[in-house]
Amino acid sequence: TGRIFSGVQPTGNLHLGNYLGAIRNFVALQHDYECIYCVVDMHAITVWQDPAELKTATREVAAAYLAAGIEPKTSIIFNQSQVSAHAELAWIFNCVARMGWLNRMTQFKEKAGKHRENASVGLFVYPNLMAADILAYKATHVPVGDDQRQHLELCRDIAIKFNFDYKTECFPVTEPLIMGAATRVMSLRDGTSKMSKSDPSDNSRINITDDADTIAKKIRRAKTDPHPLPESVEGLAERPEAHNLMGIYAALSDQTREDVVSAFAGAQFSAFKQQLADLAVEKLAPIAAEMRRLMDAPDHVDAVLADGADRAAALAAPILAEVKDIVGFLRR
Ligand code: AQP
Repeated sequence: TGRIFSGVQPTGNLHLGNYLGAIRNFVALQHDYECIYCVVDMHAITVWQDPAELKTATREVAAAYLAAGIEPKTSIIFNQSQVSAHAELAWIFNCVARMGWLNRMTQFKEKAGKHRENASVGLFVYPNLMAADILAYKATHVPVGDDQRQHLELCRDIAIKFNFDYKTECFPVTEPLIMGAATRVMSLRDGTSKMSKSDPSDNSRINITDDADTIAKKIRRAKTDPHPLPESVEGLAERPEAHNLMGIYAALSDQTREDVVSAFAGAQFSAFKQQLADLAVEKLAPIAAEMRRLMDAPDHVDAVLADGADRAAALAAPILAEVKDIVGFLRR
């Protein structure tokens, strides 16, 4: 038991990596934990978002949660900006975290690129807001993809420093849950870079809402090497594309990578890709269809987000009050 918090940014192009690394695990965990699943719109604006598109993308992530099987009565689904505790606690954490810690964050370096002076301050302090998201609920576990490992470590450092500085045991030291056979889904065009929403090539990723033909075409065209598939898992070393595609197959079919390697030992990529495309369509098509249905009449999604925001705010309020008291903020 424990409490789970996790989130997805409404930045468009929800893809297979977001599904296998995060959303699918959210569904699996909801009966064993008290779960809070957020659409992190405040994180999204750390890079420019068109306001109308942000609203659509926010509903779309919520629709993906629902379509994937998160039950809004059991779990809490809401968008971050509707609960002010996130912003308030983030400010306090801005004063706990050290510049040196944030300077080491590889995601900031990647996203800011060469023109660091031009990056928003929000992008730099993004991990502090993420720590606030988690600790506003004293969440004990956070299911994420492998790319979020470093940010989770920073959340732990913030909890430890806060507890130490204020001589309290207020915050838990949160554990990441990095689950499944595809914790880091790679680009279909380059097995050494992460499948990402912001990759300019749509062929680099499988979007959750892609239709069957598009999924099949993208997988058929996915980069491979010229060799047949290996006979053992060791044979996947130095073959990033084979490693990635077989990992995706394993995750989608709930098998281990070992199972998949032995099922396709020595096969040609073309035969394997056909099976992978069929499997991906089988798993994603029902989710995409349900997302389309929900997006056609978004009143239900908006009602879920409103109800979730009320329930989330009620959980965060006493924790924020406790934190303000610990810090020494005078309250009525
Ligand atoms: N390629 C991936 N493989 C496995 N998990 C992934 N996640 C993201 N990409 C992969 C996980 O999805 C959750 C939500 O991610 P996010 O929306 O917060 O943002 P992100 O990590 O910035 O996603 P992208 O696609 O990589 O966006 P850009 O292109 O903006 O950088 C997280 O749990 C994440 O680990």
